Amino acid sequence: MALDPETFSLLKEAIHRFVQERLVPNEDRVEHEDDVPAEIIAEMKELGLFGLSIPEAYDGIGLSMMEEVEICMELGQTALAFRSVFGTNVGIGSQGILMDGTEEQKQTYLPKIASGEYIFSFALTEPNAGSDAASLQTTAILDGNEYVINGTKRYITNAVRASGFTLMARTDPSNKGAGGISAFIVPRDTPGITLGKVDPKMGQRGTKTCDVIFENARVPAANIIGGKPGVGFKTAMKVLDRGRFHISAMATGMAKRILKEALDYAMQRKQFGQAIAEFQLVQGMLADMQTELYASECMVRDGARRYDASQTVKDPQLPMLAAACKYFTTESVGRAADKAVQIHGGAGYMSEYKVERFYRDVRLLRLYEGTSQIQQVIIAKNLLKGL
Ligand code: COS
Repeated sequence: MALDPETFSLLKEAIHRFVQERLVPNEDRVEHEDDVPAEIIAEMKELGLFGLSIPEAYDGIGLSMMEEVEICMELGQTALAFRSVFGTNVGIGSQGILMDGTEEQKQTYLPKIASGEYIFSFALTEPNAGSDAASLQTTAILDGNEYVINGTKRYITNAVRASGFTLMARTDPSNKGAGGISAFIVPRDTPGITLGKVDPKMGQRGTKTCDVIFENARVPAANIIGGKPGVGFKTAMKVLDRGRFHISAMATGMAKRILKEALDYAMQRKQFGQAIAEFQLVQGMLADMQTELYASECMVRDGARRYDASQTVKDPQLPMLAAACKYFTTESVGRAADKAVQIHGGAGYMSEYKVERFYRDVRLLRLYEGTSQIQQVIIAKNLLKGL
């Protein structure tokens, strides 16, 4: 699916304006209140941000991956907490249902996820299962017509806002590996679900994560995604492959913003009788930032193009490309944030300037949806397989 070029360019322009006129001016408020204001969330719904990736048949905007990354490179140019509000609906919270769900599951959930009426979270990580996702311990045991869920999910983004979870749990405890895992749709109001306290974090204030605890929570057997037990790990991996392009585009947008902050500062800050931007050592840092930004843009666009093409003819390199893209772009924005602080000198350490905040915010990009080291493992595994 893709929009016609004119509609897409109008959408992109509207989102550019929304970012610059509504989100950027509210960044300080989000930082101080540690929350995204309700009126901003309402405007996000109006704009259709919760349904960017959901097909029009289920009331979303139905962007292709190539279009989605262009939009994300706009949305990434402001505090990443804004994205977190609709990000799980666009990506990891909805895509499992879209990719592998039954038609009935899609009809029931996707329109409400697309409108933002439902916020959906992705519940994979656990206290003892982070990078080694296949070792998860939460169980879902069939009892008559229902599965009984027990276990704890950790650092679940948007759990406090959620109406439901796409949850990965072990339906076959005798199979300790990936094949014992199934994916479920679990409504938040299911009895037996409680939330832990909201996690205090290094950055991305306004992004909400917490534990989700399941104690004998019962869901109908029909809530298993696609009606098929034992394939939940594969669903999760496909969702993460896609999500990694989305995160890469957000990282690239943020790198652009960070470069702008550094350039603006370097041009107005005077030392030794001239703007510091005139000094070649500062220019070297700016040039490195621009060069890596360009490389990130190219990777993100090429990866998204390959993702779209793989919807017709399966591309076995896709997990490797997604991993390479996330690895490079998120490490790169980390380097950019570090240089931006350096260019600001002592001011870069002060909360008064945005780069101190962005430095903390972008640190998370190298951790969630697979650490840089997991991306390296995926890339190497694929190389060894000859892909
Ligand atoms: N797409 C589809 N299927 C995939 C896949 C992908 N990208 N990656 C793996 N699979 C399949 C494999 O083909 C294998 O299937 P078979 O058993 O039928 O052969 C199965 O899943 C298990 O794969 P594998 O043996 O590679 O799994 P590992 O336990 O070695 O783990 C990694 C693989 C490390 C890649 C995985 O655990 C991972 O991505 N971890 C990071 C998790 C993460 O990103 N967490 C972030 C939290 S969510 S915000």
